[in-house]
Amino acid sequence: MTDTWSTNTTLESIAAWLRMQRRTVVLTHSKPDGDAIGSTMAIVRTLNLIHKSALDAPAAEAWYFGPMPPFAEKVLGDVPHRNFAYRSHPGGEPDAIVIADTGSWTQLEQVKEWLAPRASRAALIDHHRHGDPDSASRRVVEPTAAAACQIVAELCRLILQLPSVTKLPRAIAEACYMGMGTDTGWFRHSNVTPAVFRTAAELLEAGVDSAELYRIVEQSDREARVRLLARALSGLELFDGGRFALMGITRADFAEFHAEQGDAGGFADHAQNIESVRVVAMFTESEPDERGRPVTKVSLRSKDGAGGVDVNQVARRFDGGGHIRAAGARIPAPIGEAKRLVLAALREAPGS
Ligand SMILES: [Mn+2]
Repeated sequence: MTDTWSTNTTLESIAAWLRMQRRTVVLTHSKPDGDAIGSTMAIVRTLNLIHKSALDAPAAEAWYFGPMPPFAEKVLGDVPHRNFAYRSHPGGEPDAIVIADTGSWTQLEQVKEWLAPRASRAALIDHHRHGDPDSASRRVVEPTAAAACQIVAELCRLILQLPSVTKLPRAIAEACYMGMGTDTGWFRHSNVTPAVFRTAAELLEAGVDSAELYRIVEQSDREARVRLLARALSGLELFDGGRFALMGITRADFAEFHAEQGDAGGFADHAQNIESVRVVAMFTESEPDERGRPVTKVSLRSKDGAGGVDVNQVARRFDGGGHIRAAGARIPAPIGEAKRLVLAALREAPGS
């Protein structure tokens, strides 16, 4: 029997099946983002709502792997969840497993050993184009959905047997809206469709405060992070008619603002706002290696279309990697030399 990465059941039957389970574990991809956290939260809250009177212990809990975004604890609130560090192994024997916002073993690596023999009692809800069908026996895969949360809103409605998404409890609607907001760049990206706005509108009718969610998720940075960004942008350099943008942060900058390495994530996106820029290389001076040699981390981002670069190929030249439009590497060189090496590699890289 050949299994393909596609829908093989209905949301109705997954909802009916989940209503019959006592203990459910809800999983998502490692390093969860807003959609991963929102979709898992919404499902956990929904299942615990219907099982509330039947059990002492929570019927459902979310398991997360890898680092969490800074807003996670604030939005998770009282949602039962566990965080597993890299390499730690989960245990337990739930009746059902739900996987949201992925179905790919590379994104479920830490839980694969535990999940694979239990895939027959797992259901997955995803919107990615690629995945591994053997990760769950029940699958709803809708690549036209902008976010897993868009599908999960309907799943939660069905589990709760409500006539409309507008009737979802506010805390569940908020979780769904967060995933739709974050996966669409707050309704700006090319994945925005009429269906996105219809579901978002229904979630607003359920009581979501869109501006408050935006503030919690996108406007809760530490001061140190914004000061570090300002330093990086003030040193921005453009090359080749503005096609390439280079920016960097030194260890002295981190010390000056009492910032941590994690505070520098996502900086490359800001330089993409310049019209001419096709590729951004963001350099971060790291701790020297065990032999005291300098190390510079580079994060590469490319726009789609003319002038773009397959940055995965560029990163691989420095023993790094990633995706076509987002990749990174660790270069054993001082920051100035790392910039020269990467700029040369970008100039040699084939266009897209
Ligand atoms: Mn997603």
